[in-house]
Amino acid sequence: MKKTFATLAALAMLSGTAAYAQDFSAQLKARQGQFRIMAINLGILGGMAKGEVEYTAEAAQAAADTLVAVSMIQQGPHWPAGSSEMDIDGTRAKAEIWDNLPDVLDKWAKFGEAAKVMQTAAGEGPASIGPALGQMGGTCKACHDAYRAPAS
Ligand code: ASC
Repeated sequence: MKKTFATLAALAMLSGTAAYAQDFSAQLKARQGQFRIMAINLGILGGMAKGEVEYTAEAAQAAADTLVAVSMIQQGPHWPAGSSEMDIDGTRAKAEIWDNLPDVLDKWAKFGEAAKVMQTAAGEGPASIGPALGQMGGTCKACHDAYRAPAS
């Protein structure tokens, strides 16, 4: 009986039906982890701009440098085809991402450019953070509006 089940399961997998989704949990953790790192460091800079987090040039610079570093991470391996919210649970990544990869990469590049502006501004004082943060937030929002499904 066990053998029969195993044989059927193997045949079903070989048939390649959509019922057997690939395990993309590592890729989801990677891409969601990088977004979490971004949010944490944007939160630090936002707190400094509002006077809710103590400003030091070193801490602000470290946060901005981290944002630039994340912007340099190669994205392709984290976004395999078949890992949209239409395909698997645990993601809000819209299927439109894979239909518009040049635009997605352009939006990601704009985030990187804004992070470099922040990298220049962060060490100059808390008043310099606000405008750079606005530019950064705009690049986050542009991608979310187009390519992130609403929270359920
Ligand atoms: C953040 C964060 C986002 C963006 C977005 C900007 O700090 O976690 O998702 O900024 O709110 O519009």
